[in-house]
Amino acid sequence: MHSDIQQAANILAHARRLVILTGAGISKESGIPTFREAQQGLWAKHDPQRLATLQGFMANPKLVWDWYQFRLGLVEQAQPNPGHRAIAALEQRLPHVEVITQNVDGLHGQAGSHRVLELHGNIRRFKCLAGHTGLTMADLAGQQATPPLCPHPGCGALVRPDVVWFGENLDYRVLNQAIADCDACDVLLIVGTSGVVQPAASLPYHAWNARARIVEVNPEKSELTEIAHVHLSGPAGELLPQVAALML
Ligand code: BV8
Repeated sequence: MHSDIQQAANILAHARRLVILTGAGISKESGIPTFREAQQGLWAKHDPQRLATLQGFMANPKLVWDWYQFRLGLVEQAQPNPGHRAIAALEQRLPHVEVITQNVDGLHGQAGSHRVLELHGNIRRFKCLAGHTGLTMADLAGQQATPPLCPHPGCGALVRPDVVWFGENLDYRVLNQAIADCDACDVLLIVGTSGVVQPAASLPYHAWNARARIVEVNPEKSELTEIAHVHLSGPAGELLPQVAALML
């Protein structure tokens, strides 16, 4: 494994344009459960892929709202872990670093990464079903209704999290930028994703077609391991600091 870590460090150290694609696994060591794990406690009987849909929300707005409030509580208690911080530190070490994340927890930004594309939105942001965006919990304070109603004068539509649900399109500007970054990178680092969710899971193939060197960090194999030149098997919070330390 040590030689793999050294090989990964050598690849990253020479990156001219590094893209880092992350999934739920990088936030696991911050105490945020991944999607593939059984839901915790009262959510154990619910399937995230059914809750994280507009249909699920319309069928039971309070249930889905309460699920996101539960997850928001986990996110607000969470801190970036050494994996997030190692990624942020790469910006000082390399000429061009772009983070593309599937996560909605905002921890890359909190860790100090400046160029972060949030493919699936952010659980701290809200919008209403009539299209008013940029709402925060502060804008909704004092409302007892769950879900709350849009505070815009004359609106009153249901408020929902500003995340991309299954069956919803990603923001095309964010997706196009992510594709362009992967088309132009010479190194791709993939951290903590099962490589199942589309279109995020197709981004590494853009890097592959661009002849980029690909490094993956994941305790398990993923759908993307087959295109990785180096697969570091272990937790990101332990391995990424080790790789970064060898890049000096
Ligand atoms: C779209 C926001 C066009 C919400 C998320 C049939 C019908 C409808 C759609 C589809 C369909 N078939 C396919 C689709 C497309 C669908 C899809 O991909 N489905 C999958 C399940 C097959 N995609 C979509 O719907 C996308 N939109 O395609 O629009 C369209 C329009 C209409 C109809 C059809 C298509 C939208 C997808 C976005 C969904 N929203 N998040 C929320 O968070 O509540 S995705 C959600 O899943 C999270 O963002 C999360 O990131 C992601 C799960 O993936 P991972 O991040 O990889 O996490 P996962 O748990 O899977 O894996 C964790 C990994 O970490 C594991 O490998 C583990 O080994 C590793 N790990 C664990 N510990 C550590 C670690 N790694 C490192 N260190 C550790 N310590």
